[in-house]
Amino acid sequence: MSRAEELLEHLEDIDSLAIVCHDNPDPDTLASALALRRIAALSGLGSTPLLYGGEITHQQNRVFVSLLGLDPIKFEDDHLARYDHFALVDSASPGQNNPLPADTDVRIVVDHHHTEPADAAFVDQRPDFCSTTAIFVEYLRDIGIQIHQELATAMLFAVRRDTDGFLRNTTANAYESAGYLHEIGDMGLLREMANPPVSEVTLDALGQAIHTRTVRSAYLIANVGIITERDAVPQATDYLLNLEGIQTVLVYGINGNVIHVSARSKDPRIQLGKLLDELFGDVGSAGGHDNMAGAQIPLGLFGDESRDADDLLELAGNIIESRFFRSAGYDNGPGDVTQDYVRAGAPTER
Ligand SMILES: [Mn+2]
Repeated sequence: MSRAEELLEHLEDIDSLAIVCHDNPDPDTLASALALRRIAALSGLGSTPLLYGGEITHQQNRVFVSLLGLDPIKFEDDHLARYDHFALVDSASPGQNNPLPADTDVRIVVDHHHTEPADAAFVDQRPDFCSTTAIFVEYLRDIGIQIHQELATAMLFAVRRDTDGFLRNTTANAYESAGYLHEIGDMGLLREMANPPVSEVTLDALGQAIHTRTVRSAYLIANVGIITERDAVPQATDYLLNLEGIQTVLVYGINGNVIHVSARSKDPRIQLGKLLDELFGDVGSAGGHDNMAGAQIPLGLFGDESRDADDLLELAGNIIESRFFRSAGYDNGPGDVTQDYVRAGAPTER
């Protein structure tokens, strides 16, 4: 029996299902949820809501949701009692980058990350896949479901986004799934989703990041200041990584009561997820992949609430900058951790 047929059997067994996207949902988790909803409909399940945590602030993600007329619902505790079963798509266990409490019983997990999956009845986790969406392409083809143009476009966009336009973490299954989706998708809609207008908030954040940048050798650090859209942080990080001579970028900014840190690297020696965890795991939460990672640090750690945000930004910034540059070897203090995050056998000069 194929994994797709197994999944169908599970779905036929249950009466109600909510599909849980990850926090700050991106196209991969949303398109995967749509595909699962399509398969669930085939098995006779009625309406399956798409739940999510965090915010949908990234301009491209907002455009994705509005152009496709999606109806994701912000997770609330009431949902736990309302649905008998939960499925996670593009995350592997409750509470890990998704809004479900850690002790929630999860029935279905479909994911392509490396993290330990929940003990669910149906788990299909494939780290060798470029995206969760590509796993769902296999299911749809196996079951022989006709998909409509919008779903194919959403899924194609998700594969493109998770691979940065087939330039990052790209696998043969990225091209195979894209080839299939391309035949059905709407290329005009795809172009619209790929080139959303930039908001003024994002433009200002980029301006601030450009002006505040500090460069040491191939390392760059900058801040976007106090922001209303947290996704301005990774957008600034991506932008600055294009600067000539730069291999690794870290950008931070304050949104609400949290400092958001985003980092990207083109340096194959660096394992950013582990590095950020070492730098900021003690004061917040951090993690990610070797080439892209993030951290969230609650502002409360920087002491008294009466400080104004600019003070806090400066205080937090000093700490973030000194930890980051120290890890990069620009300080011979006792906390030099760089070597731990450089792969064995790689050249060590910088
Ligand atoms: Mn993904």
